[in-house]
Amino acid sequence: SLAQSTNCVNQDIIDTLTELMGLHDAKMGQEDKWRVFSYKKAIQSLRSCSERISSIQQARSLRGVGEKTAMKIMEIVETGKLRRIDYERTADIAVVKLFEGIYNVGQRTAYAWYAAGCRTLEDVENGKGGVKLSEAQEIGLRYYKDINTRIPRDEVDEIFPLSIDSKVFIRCMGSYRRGKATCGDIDILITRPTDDGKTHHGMLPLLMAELHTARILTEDLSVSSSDSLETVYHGLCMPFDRRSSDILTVPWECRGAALIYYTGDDIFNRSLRLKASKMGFSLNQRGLFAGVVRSPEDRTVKLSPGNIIASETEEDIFRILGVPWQEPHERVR
Ligand code: DCP
Ligand code: MG
Ligand code: MN
Repeated sequence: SLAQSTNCVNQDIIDTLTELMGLHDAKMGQEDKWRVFSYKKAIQSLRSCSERISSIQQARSLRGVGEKTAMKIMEIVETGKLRRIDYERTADIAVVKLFEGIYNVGQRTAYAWYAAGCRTLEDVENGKGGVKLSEAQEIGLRYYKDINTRIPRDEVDEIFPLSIDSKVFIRCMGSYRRGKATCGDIDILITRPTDDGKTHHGMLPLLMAELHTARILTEDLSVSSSDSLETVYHGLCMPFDRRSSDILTVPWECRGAALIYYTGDDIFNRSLRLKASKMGFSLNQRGLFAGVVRSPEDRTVKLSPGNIIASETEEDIFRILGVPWQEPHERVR
């Protein structure tokens, strides 16, 4: 019949093996390449086989089907599923997560390393598959365990108070401000009033010097080029072990918006930004803006920066957005 000519009697087996082949194909490790090759051959044989496969001997007799593939075919025939598919999926996700734990490694890099055949941190360290690490990533790998251990709250307390400048505004942000018992990293916001001619700009170098002298900061991983607006610093600090630290330095007049941004959490921020954009505003760590014109082709490109309508206090921004005040510990997904 027509159904038979388009749909082979072993179609379910073919579909399942094709799915597994696709997973290996995406991984592109050397072993994966061989597997793709061998599944391709097995699938071809299955396609030209007119009988329903019902025994391991029968599966084994197909051209290009070895012992292992024959066992997989029988698993599909008997259970309708292939556990190996779930395994490949979770193994893949677990390795990518492991690599993402290295400082400065995002999803894209993690997948690229996976594709190059790396499966463990040792593989990455040994440069398997030609993988190369940046200087910051190397430090991230060296202190992998410390950086990925959450910091008890009281350990963060020990770093404060700091005494760099009597007028400096310095706050511990992120999960710390939200009252969490442990913090993934230490997020510090710094700003300073400008009425005496000094600005937030001089504060980061002062803070870095003090923290280095106190041996709290141990490695500087990156400092953004300090444009006139904000500076972002990443480093490792060591009250007891090396922990990751982020410092955001912003102009005094932006402190309210920066407080909201840096308190998070990220999901709460996303919903606030969405609310703002639905009202025709735009919210970021510098302020709430009206009249922003975005490119219709690329919404991330601003054709006009708009006018700032609030930025000095968190309360102002909440009020304009019509969002009832929420304490930091309430700002969670
Ligand atoms: N943030 C954001 N969007 C991002 C990253 C960060 O809005 N993509 C904001 C909200 C976060 C804050 O910055 O709360 C600090 O970022 P962290 O990554 O340090 O996150 P948390 O401090 O909230 O959690 P953790 O304890 O894991 O560090
Ligand atoms: Mg944090
Ligand atoms: Mn952080």
